[in-house]
Amino acid sequence: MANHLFDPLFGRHATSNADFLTAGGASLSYSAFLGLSAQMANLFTTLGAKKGDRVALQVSKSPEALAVYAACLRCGLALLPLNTGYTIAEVDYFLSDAEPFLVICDPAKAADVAMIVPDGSRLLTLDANGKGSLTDDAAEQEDTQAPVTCGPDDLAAILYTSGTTGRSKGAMLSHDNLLSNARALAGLWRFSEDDVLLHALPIFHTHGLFVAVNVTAISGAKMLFHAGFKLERILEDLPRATVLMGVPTFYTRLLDAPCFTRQLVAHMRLFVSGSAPLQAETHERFESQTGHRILERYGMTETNMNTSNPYDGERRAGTIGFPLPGVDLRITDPETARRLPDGEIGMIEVRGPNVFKGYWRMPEKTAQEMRDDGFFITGDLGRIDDDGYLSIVGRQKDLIISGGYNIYPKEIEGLIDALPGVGESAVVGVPDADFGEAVIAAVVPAPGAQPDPAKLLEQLRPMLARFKHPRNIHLVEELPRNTMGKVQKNILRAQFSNAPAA
Ligand code: MLC
Ligand code: AMP
Repeated sequence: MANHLFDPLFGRHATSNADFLTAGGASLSYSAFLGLSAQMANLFTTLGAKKGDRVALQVSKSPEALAVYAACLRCGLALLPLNTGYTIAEVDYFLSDAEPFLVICDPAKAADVAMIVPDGSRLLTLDANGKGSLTDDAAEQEDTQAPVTCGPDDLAAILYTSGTTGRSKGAMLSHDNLLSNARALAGLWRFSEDDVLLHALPIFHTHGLFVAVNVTAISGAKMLFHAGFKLERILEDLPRATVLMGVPTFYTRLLDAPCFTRQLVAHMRLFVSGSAPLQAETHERFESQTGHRILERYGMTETNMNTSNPYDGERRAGTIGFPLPGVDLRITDPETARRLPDGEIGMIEVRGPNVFKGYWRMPEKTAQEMRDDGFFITGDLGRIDDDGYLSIVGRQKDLIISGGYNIYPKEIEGLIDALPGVGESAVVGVPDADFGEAVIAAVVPAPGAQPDPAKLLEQLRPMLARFKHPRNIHLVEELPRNTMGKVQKNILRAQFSNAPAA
C-alpha cells in the first residue's frame, strides 16, 4: 500500500517535529502540518470524496491552503488551484469544466461562488487566516489518516492554462510528473534539510506550489511562508533564509531596494529565477550588487521544469541551461517537425516523466501538442549553443508574460471585440520595467462609433482578472496586417512600446 507522491514528499515526515514552515511569526512542524492535512482528508472522505475526484481551491495563501494540497494527495484527489484574481465569470468556466466534488473559496466570495457551484458539489470556505468552514469542520476529525493507494499515473492536480485559441485547458499532472521533477530539482540544486526557502510566490501555479513546496518537502527543508511578495518583508526575512525562488520581477524589485546589499545576502546559498525571461542585464546587475549568480531554469504548467542552469558550473546569463536528468529535449523546424542541428532556432520539444498526461477532457487538443514519439511541443522557440546551453529566443504561441503570469491575447481580444462600439482589437505585450511585459490593446472603432477607452476598461472589469486588464487602450483607424491578412503584432508592439500609460 503506497501513495506514490504523498509518501516521499510528506508521509515520511509524519512524526517529525522539525519545522515545515513559518508563517506570520508562527511555526508549524511537519507532524502538525500532516495532522492538519489528515483532518482535512478525513473530512473529504466524510463528504463522499472518491479517488479521482477534483477539489477546486480559490483562496489566499496560508498554511491551511497548502494543507488542502496534502489532503488531496492523501485521498487520491486532483487539486484544482485557482488564481485568487480570477473573477466569478472566469471561475464559472473552470468549475463547469472540471466538475469538482468540492469547491473551497474565501468566505467573502461564498455567496457569489454558491451561485456557480456545479450541482451535487459541496462548498466550504477558508480565509487568509486559515479560518472558515473547512478548518472548522476538519477540526472535528481525527488527525491521522491512512493515505489512499496511488500509482505513478494517478492524477495529483489539474492546472488550467489559457489556450492560444479557444477556452482554457486543464493540464492533468500525475503523481509521477510531480515526484520525478521534485527529485530531479532537489538533487540538482543540492537541497537538504538545512535549507530554508523564502517562499513568496503564489501557491496556485507550478512555480510556487510544485517547484517550491515539493522540493522543500522532499528534502525535509523548511519554508518562510509569506502571503505574497512584499518587499520590506522579504528584506526582513532574507537573513533567515538560504534559498529564494522567484520570478524576474522579484529580482528587479530587490535590486532597486537601497538596503539590498551584498552583506544582507552574503550567507545565501541559492537564488533561482523562472516563469519569465530574466534579462541578462538583471543577471549581471545582481552579480555585481550581491556577488551571487542567479540560477535560471525553464518550465511550464504542462511539463513542470524542463531545464536548469548548473549548480556548480557556469550559470550563463540569458540562457536556461541544460535539460534536467531524465528529460529529452530537441529543437525542431516548427513547420516540418524535422530535428534541427544545434545553433539553429526552432521549436523546443520535450519528453520525459515530467510531461503531463494531457488536457482534461480534450484529447484532440492534447494530440495537437504531442508528437507520435511522445515529445510535447512547447510553443517556445529556442536555440542550443556550442556548449549545450539552451536559450529561449521567442515564442510561437501568442502569449504575454506579465510578472510571471501568462496572459493570452486571444481571450482579451474576444471580450473587447464583443463590447459595443468596437470593430476589432489586437492585444499585445509592451516592455514594462516591473512586470517585464504589460498588456495594451489597440481598438478599431465600429463604423460611426467613438468608444471611450476608460469605459471599455470598466466593462472588462467583471470579466477578467485584474492582471489581465490592458494597462492602456489605444484607438486606431485600422490594424496593421500582412498580405495574408494576419495582424502584425510586432508593428503594434513597436508603435506602442513608448506610448504613455493611460
Ligand atoms: C499584480 N498585478 C499585476 C501582476 N501582479 N498585473 C500584471 N501582472 C502581474 N503579474 C496588478 C495588481 O492587481 C495591481 O493592480 C497592480 O498590478 C500592482 O500590483 P502590485 O502590488 O505591484 O503587485 P504584487 O501584488 O506585488 O504582485 C506582483 C508579483 C505577482 C510579481 C509579486 O504578480 C507574483 O507573485 N507573480 C508571480 C507569478 C507566478 O507565480 N508565476 C508562476 C507561473 S508557473 P491595481 O489594481 O493596484 O492597479 C510557470 C511555470 C514556470 O510559469 O516555469 O514556473
Ligand atoms: P505557464 O503556462 O504559466 O506554465 O508558462 C510557461 C511559459 O513560461 C513557458 O512556455 C515559457 O514561455 C515561459 N517561461 C518559463 N520559464 C522561463 C524562463 N526561464 N525564461 C523564459 N520564459 C520562461
